[in-house]
Amino acid sequence: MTDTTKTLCPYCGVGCGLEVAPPSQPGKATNRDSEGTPIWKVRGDRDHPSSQGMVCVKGATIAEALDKDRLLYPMVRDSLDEPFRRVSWEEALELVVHRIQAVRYTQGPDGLCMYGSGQFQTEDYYIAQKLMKGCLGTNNFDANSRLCMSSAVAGYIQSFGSDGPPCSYDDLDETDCAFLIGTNTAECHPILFNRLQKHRKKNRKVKMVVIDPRRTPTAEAADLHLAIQPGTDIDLLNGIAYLLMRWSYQDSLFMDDCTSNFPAYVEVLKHYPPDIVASRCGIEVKDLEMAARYWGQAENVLSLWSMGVNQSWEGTAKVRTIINLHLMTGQVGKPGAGPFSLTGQPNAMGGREAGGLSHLLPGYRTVKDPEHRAAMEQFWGLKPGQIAVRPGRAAWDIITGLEAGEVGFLWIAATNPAVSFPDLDRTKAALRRSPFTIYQEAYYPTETSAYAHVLLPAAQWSEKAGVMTNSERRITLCPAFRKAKGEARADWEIFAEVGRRLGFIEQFAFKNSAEVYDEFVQTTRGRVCDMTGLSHARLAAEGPRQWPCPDSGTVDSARLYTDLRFPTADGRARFAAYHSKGLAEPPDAHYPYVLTTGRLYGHWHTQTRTGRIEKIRKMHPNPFLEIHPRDAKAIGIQDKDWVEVQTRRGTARFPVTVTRSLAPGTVFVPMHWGALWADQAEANALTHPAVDPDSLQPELKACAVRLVPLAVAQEDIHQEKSGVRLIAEGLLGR
Ligand SMILES: Nc1nc2c(c(=O)[nH]1)N[C@H]1C(S)=C(S)[C@@H](COP(=O)(O)OP(=O)(O)OC[C@H]3O[C@@H](n4cnc5c(=O)[nH]c(N)nc54)[C@H](O)[C@@H]3O)O[C@H]1N2
Ligand SMILES: Nc1nc2c(c(=O)[nH]1)N[C@H]1C(S)=C(S)[C@@H](COP(=O)(O)OP(=O)(O)OC[C@H]3O[C@@H](n4cnc5c(=O)[nH]c(N)nc54)[C@H](O)[C@@H]3O)O[C@H]1N2
Ligand code: SF4
Ligand SMILES: [Mo]
Repeated sequence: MTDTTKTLCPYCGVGCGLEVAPPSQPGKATNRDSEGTPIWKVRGDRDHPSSQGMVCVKGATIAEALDKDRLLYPMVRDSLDEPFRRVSWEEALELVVHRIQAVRYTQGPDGLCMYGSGQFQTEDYYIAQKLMKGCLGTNNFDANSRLCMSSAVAGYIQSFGSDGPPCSYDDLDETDCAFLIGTNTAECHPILFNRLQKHRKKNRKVKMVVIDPRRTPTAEAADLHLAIQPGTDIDLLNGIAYLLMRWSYQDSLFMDDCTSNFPAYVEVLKHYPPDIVASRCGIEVKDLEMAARYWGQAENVLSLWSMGVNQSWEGTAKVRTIINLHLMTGQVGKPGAGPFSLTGQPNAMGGREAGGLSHLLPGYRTVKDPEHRAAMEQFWGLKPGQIAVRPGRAAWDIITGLEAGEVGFLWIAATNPAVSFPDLDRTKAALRRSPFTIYQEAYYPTETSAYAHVLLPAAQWSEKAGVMTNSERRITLCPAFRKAKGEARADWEIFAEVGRRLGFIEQFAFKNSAEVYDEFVQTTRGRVCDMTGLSHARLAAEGPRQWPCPDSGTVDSARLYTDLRFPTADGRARFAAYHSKGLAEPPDAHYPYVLTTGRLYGHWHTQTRTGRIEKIRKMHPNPFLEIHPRDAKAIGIQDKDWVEVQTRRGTARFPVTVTRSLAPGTVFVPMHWGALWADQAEANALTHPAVDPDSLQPELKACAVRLVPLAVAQEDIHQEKSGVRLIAEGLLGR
């Protein structure tokens, strides 16, 4: 390809490098999608160290979704029942600024709220923090990452003294034993999974253990699949630790020198003999023992986890219990080993660096720490005490805040909560009560546009320059290589413009995103995530880099904690002592099944992009519910029959897929179908909002349901909603 641009895949946290080239090049046929529209050519970037040229179907087809159904102009309306009318940016921004001022003076800064996304670039995140937490003095900035990896953040901070996944993808090539816990890596982090599989093919002794209630494609490939009952991870992990102790696999030297709180942990472990653990988890004692042997005998153990761990009302405890095993056996700070949280979104990591959750500040700082607040106040040129002392509203607190009338201004950007939030009936009712909601999006419509008073068109990946950090702390520059659609603007530019109009001229005097990045990296100086050595220019010239990357001295950034010192007060990593709480909503006589929810290989979340790509739509045409043959028989249904799923909160309807891939008692539905893509197939109409007390992450992975067979054939209810595009064009054409 000539005229290529190197960039990063904007979907998952693997962060594969891409090379893109314009549709037309001299002497070559124009590149077109299945509908004949010219589209950019995309292929894997062989030079990208994280992916070495590989891409999955999502990355390979990204160009097909970039131009369809875009939100092109600002639009406003006075109430949710009215149609939108197109307005100028000037009018839209004046309205926004006027509203911010009104709420500041009537309700105070706590009435303002922003809900962003791990699909922001770091520059977007940083400017949003400066605006909300700095200039406006409210910590009410949260992001969809709260639903995603906030338990991993909390777990790392509590165990190690700081956030930050300590591993690299290179560890996948060097491990002897990989524990994949609550992660369907084959479908959700496919390129990373391929890398592990390659290593295992070359080295037959390398073990892979998968811990997941479902027999996913990931579990199919494992040496050992522990199909535990949902929510029993802590029992299992404590049971493994019990056996490691019994068989003297612990690394006492490491524990003596580098850890604290081991005695409390040992107290807890006493209660986890194999027979009790196996029966609670619904597995066999011999499999539990085999898992412990694999861990104990391996030279280097790497654990990988994602939503099966984090999305739980005891997610932080699960994370810490995983880390316990590493501390007990000295499996951290060396090649092929360590507790490795896989981030879901392309820039969930950048969000953490920029302080993009309501309890964080830039540079891996926390709101609660007075020194951290003071440092940021000084850095931003604000008066002492300007940053609020308390953490702001986390995701679900926004809903309760709307219900209580405490949120007067809600700004949603780069996320689609009318599909992705728990307890959707309640979520939607709260959104409907919002006095003023801005929705800043690349596409129109999405399910959330129905709840907006103002729509602001966002430039998306390919149309704006910025950086993203993938799961292995590697930062890649994503240059702009196409013109923004319509009047769309980069998220950070919109935030900065609003900041200037509010009078913070100096704070937001950036000419471009490279300048934003230059300022941001200064907030990381001397921190675990130091990246003062980076700039857009350097990333463009030298390619992607991992942090830490300070501007002086050389550091080995491949792994954290190689010196076995941890950023806690005493330099030691802390053991945690947890018993399992079980599920927040256990099954009972009225709601006898556990529903779990998750992802499919081709689709990305709420389908705003992948739903518009024919190849992917064909791959996953309909929502469905997976059920074990025994349960299907018990309620008198067969494959493809329809059931209504009922919970204490809401209902949804699906055709069933009868499968032995999950145990009796558990059913599964994918999360991808919101109200625009199917009727009554919303996973989150069913889920509940119980959250982890430390991370405030909701338990999206389990709720109690009952299943009612639907007598009538319901073939038409999931008929594809081809109206989506018509609505968009009709309204945009006004
Ligand atoms: N194809 C695709 N890939 C994606 C995404 C996408 O939308 N589509 N999204 C990205 C994002 S943002 C994220 S967060 C990641 C998510 O990546 P994953 O976490 O791998 O995906 P999920 O399907 O949400 O859940 C993983 C597994 O958790 C299991 N599970 C449920 N309950 C439990 C439990 O109690 N214990 C254990 N051990 N396991 C349990 C489920 O059966 C499921 O197989 O994927 C990223 N990659
Ligand atoms: N039941 C259940 N619910 C879940 C989960 C689950 O496993 N089960 N997983 C949770 C998790 S881990 C996640 S991460 C969330 C994801 O949930 P969401 O964040 O709601 O899902 P997306 O579809 O990724 O929404 C991102 C939106 O950002 C828009 N966008 C893309 N680029 C840009 C940009 O540059 N600027 C702007 N302004 N907009 C842009 C896209 O068009 C899209 O509409 O869902 C959560 N909800
Ligand atoms: S694995 Fe993730 S980052 Fe890589 S191409 Fe697929 S979606 Fe993109
Ligand atoms: Mo996520």
